[in-house]
Amino acid sequence: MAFFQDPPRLGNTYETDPLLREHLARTFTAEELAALEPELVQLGALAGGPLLAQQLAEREVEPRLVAWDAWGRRVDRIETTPLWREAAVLAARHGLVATAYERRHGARSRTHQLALAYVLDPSTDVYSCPLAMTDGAARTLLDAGNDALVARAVPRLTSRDPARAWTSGQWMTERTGGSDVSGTETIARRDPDGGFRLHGTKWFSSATTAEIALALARPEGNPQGSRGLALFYVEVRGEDGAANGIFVNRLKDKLGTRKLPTAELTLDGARATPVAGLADGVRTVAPMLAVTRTWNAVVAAAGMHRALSLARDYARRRVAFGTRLLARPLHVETLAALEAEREGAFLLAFRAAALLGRAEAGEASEPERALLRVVTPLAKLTTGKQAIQIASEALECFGGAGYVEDTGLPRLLRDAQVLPIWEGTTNVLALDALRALAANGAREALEVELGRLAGEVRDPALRPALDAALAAAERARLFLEGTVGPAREAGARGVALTLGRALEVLLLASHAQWAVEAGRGRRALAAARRLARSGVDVLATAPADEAALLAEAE
Ligand code: MFK
Repeated sequence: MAFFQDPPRLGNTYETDPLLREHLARTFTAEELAALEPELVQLGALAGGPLLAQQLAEREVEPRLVAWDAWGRRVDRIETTPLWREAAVLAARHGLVATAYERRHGARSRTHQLALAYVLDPSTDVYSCPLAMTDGAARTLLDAGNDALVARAVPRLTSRDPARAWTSGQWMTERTGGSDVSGTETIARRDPDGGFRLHGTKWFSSATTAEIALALARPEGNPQGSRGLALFYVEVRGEDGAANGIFVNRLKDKLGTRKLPTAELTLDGARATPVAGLADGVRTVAPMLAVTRTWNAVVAAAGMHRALSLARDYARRRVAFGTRLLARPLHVETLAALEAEREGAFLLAFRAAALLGRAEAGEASEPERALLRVVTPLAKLTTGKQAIQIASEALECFGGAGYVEDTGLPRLLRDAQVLPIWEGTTNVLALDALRALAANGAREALEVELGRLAGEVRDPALRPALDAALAAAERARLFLEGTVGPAREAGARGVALTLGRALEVLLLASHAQWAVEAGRGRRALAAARRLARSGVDVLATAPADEAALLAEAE
């Protein structure tokens, strides 16, 4: 009888994630958790069952731009995939944005909300993108304190009713740049009635199906540079459904996130309202960046869990060289290294979420706010890189099957590759982290966090991990204190990744201590030890002249 390999299977994505369950048990009381769990179990069953099946069945279905209707009218309608339409309904009903704003669990509502997103996300073909931006837009409008816009949009952005819920885009990137937006060419021109109209081109507008967008534009007459930009609120269509002076030029043909319609847009007199004054738009949009970067870290952790769950299940089924893969010591070692990375990434992402929740609820102390400002870019940049590494290794665990499209596996790597690119590349975020660390009290706040976590750890088996993390953090501190100018910039990525990894090891060690004491076993302890052994300190640069020689080798 010919041999046919069993495909990998997923269980309930909530029930099969011990780290998530432990983290929630640590964050919520038993009573609270008992109330939260049914919905997580329900979403986990959907994500591991019918949504996953639909995702595979729709593998070749992609969004489509319908520019003209049958009678020659320009309509610029984007048709999304059936799974995306299903995800939109689920997201509203289960409050994937709303939960953070209803704040039923105070500051911990962010943890609750992002746990829901984490469980569902990998089976929604990156529907997290519009959700992250919607969440960021709600936060930005609330922080800007523009009462009229808050009243008009926030109830929609945070609605649980799929028929009323709106999503938001974030229109920053132009042909002049996505990292450096100072060259933004979109002009905001005053109308005779005192309103504004936008004219320009947006080059990378993700999830163009949104009802509203927050867009950077330069009010006519403002100075060049980023200070002269203002943030505008745009409704994509009027009450009659007609486009608000917005034309979709084409959809991007991307490496991954293929179900996510990313468009190039022409703004030709789009009516727009300033969110907060007529300058300093980058500062105004900063809350959006903080929220989407936190989502990015959580989605990275979710993708890692998905890739690893599939690789682990496959290792149980696949027989090679006479045994199941999971009985081969080298394969076990490979999976162990990946599990350690994903546990560190999870805890760093959810630490950023917890700090965000405390800040939003007005419960964060001044040092905690400074810590949040540092941890957000660290979490985004560290987990983004890990997500690619884990997805790539997970695919390799399947051999050739991981490279074949109809297994559904290659998507994991393609969709991970965007995580360090959008919402700020690794280098941009490393510089952002260093800038945040230079602010008053920030380095002290980070020191306090590292010390607090280390102080929670008592099990001697965790000592080597603790020592490695603290030594790496100390080296990063010495670098920050003693390095200026171009050498500081050259070392930014190494410092940021070192601090990110040090935080991950310490968060994992602290979690492991709790898990051991709570009778939840020694898995997290093993993960902390393994993560530390993979290396914490990645602070390596070449002398500037050698770096230039290498960078310009051809
Ligand atoms: C799963 C998740 C899915 C997410 C989906 C997203 C879909 C994808 C859509 C996109 O990719 S949109 C484009 C994403 N682009 C970026 O994220 C921009 C990356 N570049 C940066 O982050 C640059 O650092 C930045 C554009 C902010 C630099 O701009 P500037 O013009 O040099 O700003 P500057 O002078 O550094 O900062 C201006 C003000 O903003 C300062 O405040 P003050 O006016 O009070 O001095 C800064 O402190 C503040 N600021 C800048 N970055 C901040 C911030 N405040 C808080 N947090 C930050 N991160």
